[in-house]
Amino acid sequence: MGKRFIWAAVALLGLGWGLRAAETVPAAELQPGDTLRVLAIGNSFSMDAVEQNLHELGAADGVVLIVGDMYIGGCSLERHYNNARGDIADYEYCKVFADGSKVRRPKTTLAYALADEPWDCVSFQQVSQESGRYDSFLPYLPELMKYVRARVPAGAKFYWHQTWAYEGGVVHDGFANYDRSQSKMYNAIMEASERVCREYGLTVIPSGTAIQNLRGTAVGNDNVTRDGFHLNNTVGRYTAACTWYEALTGRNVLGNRYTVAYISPEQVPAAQSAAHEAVRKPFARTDLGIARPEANYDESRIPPYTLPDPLTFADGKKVLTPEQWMARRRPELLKLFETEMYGKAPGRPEKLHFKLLKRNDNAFGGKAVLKEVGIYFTDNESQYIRLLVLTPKAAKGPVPAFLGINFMGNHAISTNEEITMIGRDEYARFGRYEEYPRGENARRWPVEMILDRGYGLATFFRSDIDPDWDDSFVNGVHRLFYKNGKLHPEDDEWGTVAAWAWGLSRALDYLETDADVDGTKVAVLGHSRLGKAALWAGATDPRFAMVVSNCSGCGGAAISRRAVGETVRVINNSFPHWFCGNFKKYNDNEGFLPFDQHELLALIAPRPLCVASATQDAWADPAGEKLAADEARKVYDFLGAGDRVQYHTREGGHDIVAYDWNYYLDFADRFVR
Ligand code: GTR
Repeated sequence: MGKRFIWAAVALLGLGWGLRAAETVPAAELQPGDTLRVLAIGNSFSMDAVEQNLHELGAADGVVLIVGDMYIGGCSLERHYNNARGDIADYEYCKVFADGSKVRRPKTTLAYALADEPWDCVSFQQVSQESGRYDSFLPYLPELMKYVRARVPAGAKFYWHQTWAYEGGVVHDGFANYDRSQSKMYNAIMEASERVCREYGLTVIPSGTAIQNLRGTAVGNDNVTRDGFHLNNTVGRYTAACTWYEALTGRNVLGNRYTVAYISPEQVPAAQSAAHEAVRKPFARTDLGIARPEANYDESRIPPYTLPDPLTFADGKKVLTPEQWMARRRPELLKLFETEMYGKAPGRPEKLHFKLLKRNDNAFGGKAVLKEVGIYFTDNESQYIRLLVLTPKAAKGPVPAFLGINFMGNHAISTNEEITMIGRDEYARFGRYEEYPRGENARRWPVEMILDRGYGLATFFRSDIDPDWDDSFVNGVHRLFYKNGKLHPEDDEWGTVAAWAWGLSRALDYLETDADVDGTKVAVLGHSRLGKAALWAGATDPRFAMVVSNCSGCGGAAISRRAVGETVRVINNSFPHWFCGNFKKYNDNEGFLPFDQHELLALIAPRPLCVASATQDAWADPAGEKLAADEARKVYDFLGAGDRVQYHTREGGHDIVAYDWNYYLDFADRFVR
């Protein structure tokens, strides 16, 4: 209470002086109609925090924020200081005006920006990798403060922008300063920011703690940055802006109506309270109490539900013939799944092209022909699939093949050194550094067994299409297809699962041209999240001759309405990027889905489909997967193909192992070969 009062009083003095004459009545917090002028002297971290959302949060709350950001990528205090001394015009000065319009002015000096407005607030910050090292602030900070003080209105208040810690595994040499540990980095930033505020009379803007508060929740975990250190355009930047808003204006950000696109409904209040609690307690994390709801595994506690009937049109009429199913009902359902769940993908790009990157006719000890093929989508070749294609050398002609995405990179599917290792540089194109050792995932890919059975195998790394975290779609294929200056997909456009499925279709585009593969006999397969992608690929692309869903669970083969294990709400919050914006409407609201997952399976009919679960994989709801397969079989039966949908359970956990592959190979022998 007392502390809060003192803080408010300090804010009041500082802000009051900065306001224009007509607004001189100082208040504990800004009042509607007030204007506040804020200048950040920063780098990409201030860009993340203030250049968007901050003005808008004010507008939604009746307060006018004029915002300046003096930006130089990676700029340290030392460099700011030298720029001031030398009057160096090195900055890009981003200015957000009272009406929300934004201008970027290149080649600007500090003196120019300082004179541009009668600033009420000026913030300082250190380059992120040094932000937990107090000694690196000196002697530059106090000198810089003197320089600024001489150029702003007497009452202008000075702030310290507390930056945030990196994510584990990030590509950033400066992370070594903290032994590549997020918690070490966070603690160091806390110590240094607390001390600098105390010793130099600065008020903290606790973005670092706000981000850490959010990370501790079910909706923020691993979902705040776009590359491991810069905030994503959705919840990350929004949280930082909320923090600035409350720290600068004293106005409670909780309940502010401004929000950003493609953010999950639960992330908005979480971001706001992460910011609000950080302003109250800036130098230590607060547990926001936003935990994953407890999962239900008890059949008797499943809420009553009715499954939609695939063989009934949306208008209530019955589907009477297989032709009606194929020509009208199937497209109707497909469209619903597309707009409400997975999101629309762009189709086959005009500029799609392939390059053979590697060929070895004597791989795997003479057993295989190995190819690595680059699949490029546009003229921009920075984003591509590196498809590994292995076919049996002994084959007399084109072979049937399995195609699936892998979790860790092609080199991780086998210990065989003939497969190109994804090096550090190569990883950099995914926006974040996650190194997986060679052979790390070999258990899941019995390559020689597949070849011995006469099948080919084609696979690529999931990050080739879209790195698997909520980066607000700045790293993956999405950015190649934005139209009209858009920076993120619309609510009915593709999320990551749909993008992966789209990538599988592009891989098939190539396989159709590969002389060693029979393009009419390609089975698409996937485990878990990649099983969701395989199912969606099978549903959207009838060229796939067979589909395998291995432990795909929620958003895959499991019935959503059962809400057993992982639910729609949980998956949307843990992985906001997987499904399209519209799907978030169904959080805790599965009964309103115009379909359920048995109908996704039915979209694959009459093509052969294997659905598999594991006994201990309760999170993926094996009983719900079986139910979906059984219900889908009604459509298969209707089409005269009842034996083509198969369900199996393996003893054990969430995984795909040789036992499962053996089963899929047998199934393919029956229906695809
Ligand atoms: C889990 C997720 C599941 C499943 C799994 C995986 O964290 O909750 O939906 O997809 O990841 O991909 O292994």
